[in-house]
Amino acid sequence: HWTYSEGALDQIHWAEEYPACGGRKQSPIDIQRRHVRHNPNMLELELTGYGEMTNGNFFMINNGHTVQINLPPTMMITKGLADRYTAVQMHLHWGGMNLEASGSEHTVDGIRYIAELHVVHYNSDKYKNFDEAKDKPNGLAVLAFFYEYGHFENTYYSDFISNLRKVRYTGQSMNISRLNVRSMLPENLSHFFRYDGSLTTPPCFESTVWTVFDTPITLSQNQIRILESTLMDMENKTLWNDYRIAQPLNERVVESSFF
Ligand code: 5L3
Ligand code: ZN
Repeated sequence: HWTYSEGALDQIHWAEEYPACGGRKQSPIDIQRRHVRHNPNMLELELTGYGEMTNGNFFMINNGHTVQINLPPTMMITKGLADRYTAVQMHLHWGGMNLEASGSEHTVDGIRYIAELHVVHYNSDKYKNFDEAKDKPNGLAVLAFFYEYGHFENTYYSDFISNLRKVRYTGQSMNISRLNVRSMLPENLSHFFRYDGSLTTPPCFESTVWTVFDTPITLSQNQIRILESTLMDMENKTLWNDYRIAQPLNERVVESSFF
């Protein structure tokens, strides 16, 4: 099964088993601000159903590569993309190998952020579910948010972070009853980058329109430390550095909603 364990070297072998991983529109990428093209027509996304949800039944699992929370189909991107997209799951990528090692997947001018949140959606205007959409053009839309150290604790993360120890081992799962994804995101969603790419793990399908937000989410040192040190991978080693290295941009141009 594929792993992150040997880092960059290991990832080169993904294409041997998953051909799409060797394509020319892969993710993540290094976003170089000086080469980004400002597109004034890109509208801020309208996120419907992202607010407070109580007495829900949201499945959270350590799948050996990350911690993933399955999301209800009431959460949708209803404006800002060519089609409407319905949420499927959210998960994170982080570093931690040695303290201070960052682990975002996208980098900006070569800078790797502490960690990165992905909220995965499928094109519900064109396809009936994630499995049908996952390898189709514009089949998926992933919203990506960076994490950085802040001076205060984002209180909406305290439940999420405290639940991590309940899914410490690969395969462990639990149900969470309360979720407010909007409050886990930055206030300002108006500054973002947009480009066409892929899933960042095997099978690496080139089906994904990426929206990478410029405004980071701030977590406290302690919250980040818990994220980096709690989960175990399939070999019962600390799950860390679960990020893919930047892929060639090739013929693509990254657009931005701002100067
Ligand atoms: C695969 O994800 C994980 C949404 C979904 O079906 C499946 C699986 O349920 C989940 O446990 C296993 O690695 O990922 S996936 O290949 O479809 N998946 C989609 C989301 C790859 C990881 C992630 O891609 S990413 O570009 O957002 N990082
Ligand atoms: Zn991801």
